[in-house]
Amino acid sequence: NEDERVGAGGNKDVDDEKDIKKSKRESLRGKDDELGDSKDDHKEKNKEKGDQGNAQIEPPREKRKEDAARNGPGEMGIGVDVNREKLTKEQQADYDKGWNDHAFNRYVSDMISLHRSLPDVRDPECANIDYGDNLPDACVIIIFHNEAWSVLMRTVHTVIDRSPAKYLKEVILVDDFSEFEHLKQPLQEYVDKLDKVSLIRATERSGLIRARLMGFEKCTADVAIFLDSHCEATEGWLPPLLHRIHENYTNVLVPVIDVIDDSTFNYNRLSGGGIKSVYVGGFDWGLLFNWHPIPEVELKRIEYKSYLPVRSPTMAGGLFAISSKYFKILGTYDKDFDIWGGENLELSFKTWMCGGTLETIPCSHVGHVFRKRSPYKWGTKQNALKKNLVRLAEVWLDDFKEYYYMRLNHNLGDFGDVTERKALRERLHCKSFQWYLDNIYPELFVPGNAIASGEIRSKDRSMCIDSNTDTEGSRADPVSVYPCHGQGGNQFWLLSEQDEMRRDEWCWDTPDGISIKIFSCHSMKGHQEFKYRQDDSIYNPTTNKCVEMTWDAQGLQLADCKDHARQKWIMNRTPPK
Ligand code: LR7
Ligand code: MN
Repeated sequence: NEDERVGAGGNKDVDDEKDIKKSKRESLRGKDDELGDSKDDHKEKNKEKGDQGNAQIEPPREKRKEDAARNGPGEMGIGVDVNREKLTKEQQADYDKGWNDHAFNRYVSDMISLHRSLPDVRDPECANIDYGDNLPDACVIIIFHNEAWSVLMRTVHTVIDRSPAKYLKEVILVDDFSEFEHLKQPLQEYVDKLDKVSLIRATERSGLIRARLMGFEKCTADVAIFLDSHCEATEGWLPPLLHRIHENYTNVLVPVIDVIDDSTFNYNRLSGGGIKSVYVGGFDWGLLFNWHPIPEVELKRIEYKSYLPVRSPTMAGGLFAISSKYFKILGTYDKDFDIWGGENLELSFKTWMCGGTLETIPCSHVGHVFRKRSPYKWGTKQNALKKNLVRLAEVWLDDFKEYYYMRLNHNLGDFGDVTERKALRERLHCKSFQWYLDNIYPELFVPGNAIASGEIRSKDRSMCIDSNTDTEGSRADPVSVYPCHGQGGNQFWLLSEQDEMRRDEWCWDTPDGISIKIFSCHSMKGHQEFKYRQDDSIYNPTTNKCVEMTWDAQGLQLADCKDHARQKWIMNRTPPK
């Protein structure tokens, strides 16, 4: 497996962070599978679409001719399969280096035109929306650290090619202290030849948050649009975003983010319209972003019209449009956030809590290369994510921060000073987090009164019950034991009032009455009911068995209850606030 091979050389801690991120990608993938869209189906559908040709949403005739003439690799967003074994030794080395440097298949990207054609994945209804011809203008800010040339330039070119010139004021590239030679003088020379594009450089590694702030400082347009450095803008992506800001400058917008395959660069045709192709953002109590289908109440509110703006509790973070004025009012980003993470939720929470609206715009599609690990170094900032999230929790979560801190075993680390950010919240008279949960994200599971929480430590040895619930694919992941690490995380559990042993939406379950696995919580008790009894046993009434560490202390199982140290567990019974 390509990624494992490359991942092996990577930084472990960062890989762990990245494992968390993997879920984002898989969740989209998963849904794709549900729709049963194989790659070939895509090709078929695509052909049909082309034949019928919905005149209004197709690109202009000249453009279409040009696109039709293209038949190189990757055109129409179709993936390119390269068999590594058939390459020469030198090519193989280049192919491997691509994966190593970027955690995506740079070799394949290099084969594809920087202007490649893409399918029109919008809902056909989008063609009937009139955005007028008097929209605010925009700057597009693209930050990068050690990005691949072809991937970065495809981001730039698709933005230029597919944005009405009068609305695209400038493209601002921000180099976050990259090391690769191709991003130094050669990039400057290339950029100098492009109209409207400028390049600024950080003089030290500033992380994506401060890099975006550098770009924003240079933005003189009405609207600031941020993109990751491995995106592809599709036809018509821009006006729907600008239009919504034109209607109300406190609207913050996210396009539908389509998946560009990290291996083939296939532009995933999830959509073709329909409500099933649009997702909204959520988060869990580890303060990580996740995707969800549009909740039923929201579907009702938009009367099931899949082309209307959809309210989203959070944004993924990388691709969004915001009025420059409003971004300033909201205090842009917390400039003490380092490297990666947390800024997406910070902006989401304050948008809602301080009077704005966050929406996904189904008629605007932009592709993003989702990858399975973080390719770049985090240097001395290994704890950046935690620091960012603690700052976020301190300022915006009120008492709910406790649920995140439980996950950290109350090990907050040094998170700096947040006085200024708290003052910002005061100044803006923002609403409470309780209000946000009640009104914007009522679907979220809130732990409430737990019977017990924290680590579950075996009385027999210093082993703790451990399982990874970060990935979508972990539905049936085993619950096992691992030496106690005191960091919370995968050893944090919460026993709900309904006697479920859970973490967010994930519950212990016993599919066979012997093993214990992670499943989606169903709140029907049965195989998900676990009682923490006075004798310190954890008991499943349905099977009449107890949770037991195996004799070799390598695993966990259900067994007939007996008075034995391997069936005794220490868990903190003090309920959280
Ligand atoms: O130190 C850094 N300096 C940078 O300039 C680290 C990163 N970067 C750049 C990097 O080159 C890239 O352009 O920042 C951008 C984002 O980094 P990625 O691509 O490694 O992040 P991601 O796509 O895995 O993560 C998502 O969450 C991040 C949390 O901080 C950011 O908000 C990303 O922009 C965001 N990406 C998206 O929302 C795209 C959709 C993916 C999802 C979900
Ligand atoms: Mn990205």
